[in-house]
Amino acid sequence: MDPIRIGARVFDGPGPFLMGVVNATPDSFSDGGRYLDPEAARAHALRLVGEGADLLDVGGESTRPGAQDVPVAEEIRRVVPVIERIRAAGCAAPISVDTRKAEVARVALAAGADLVNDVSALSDPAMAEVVASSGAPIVLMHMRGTPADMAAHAIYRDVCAEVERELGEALARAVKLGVPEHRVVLDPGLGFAKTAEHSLRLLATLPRLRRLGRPLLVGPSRKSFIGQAAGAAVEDRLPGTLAALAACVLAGVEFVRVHDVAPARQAARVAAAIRAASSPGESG
Ligand code: HH2
Repeated sequence: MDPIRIGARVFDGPGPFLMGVVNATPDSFSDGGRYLDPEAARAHALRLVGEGADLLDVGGESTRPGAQDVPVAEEIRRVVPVIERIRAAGCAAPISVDTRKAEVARVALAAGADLVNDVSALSDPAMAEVVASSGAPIVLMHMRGTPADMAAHAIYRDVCAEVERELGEALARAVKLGVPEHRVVLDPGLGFAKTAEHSLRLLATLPRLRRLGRPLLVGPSRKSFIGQAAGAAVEDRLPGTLAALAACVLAGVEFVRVHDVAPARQAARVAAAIRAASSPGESG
């Protein structure tokens, strides 16, 4: 991939780079309530970096299916103290803010975040301007509808072709609104307006998305397609997560968003070594 700068770090080469999840929420689908306290979230973030996270994703709103919007002020109240504390701890890892709201992104970037992770790909009309004027990169993720109603939009004739086309349109829209293309990362949005079959099909066809010419981020961690494929409860999905992660790495995905960084690190390294062995000369 072309190198991409996120905060103080330039991410260059195939990675895979691990984005560690820090959910400062009461209701996230797998770890809701564990890191709502900013001090617990800070400790968790530093633990993830110690385990090998290359960057951190701090979120203050659950986007699980059926989740309702969190008011802007409440989301800011959840994420900003966490970002400030991670920064104050001298943590070198870049920090992403997982938000759909321009005002949350603006305040989080001012507090020290380096990247905006927007699962709604610029649904807030003010988001492009906030991102463009800050110079921060952005993740544009594929979804249809909102977390509250996305399940009803999981209807595709050809999920790979439609996600590829809609991600391409999101990229073009961002560029038109002033976000430079070289600052965009794209994500197919596993589980967002996707059935388990759709998510599995997207994982199987990830190399197609490389045609969009941008680094890819994928978030398979603990998601329900793993539960459905393996019959595993949410607290039991680490092995399935690692299998999905290996598929991402073998497909050349640069960034993988995970909750369990230490085991993901080992799985990613082995998958990357297999990938490198299939194309001698490549290093990552
Ligand atoms: N998945 C979740 C949240 N944010 N961002 C990107 N770019 N890609 C993803 O796949 C993605 C994401 C859902 O996971 P989690 O944050 O653990 O759950 P919740 O939304 O319930 O907080």
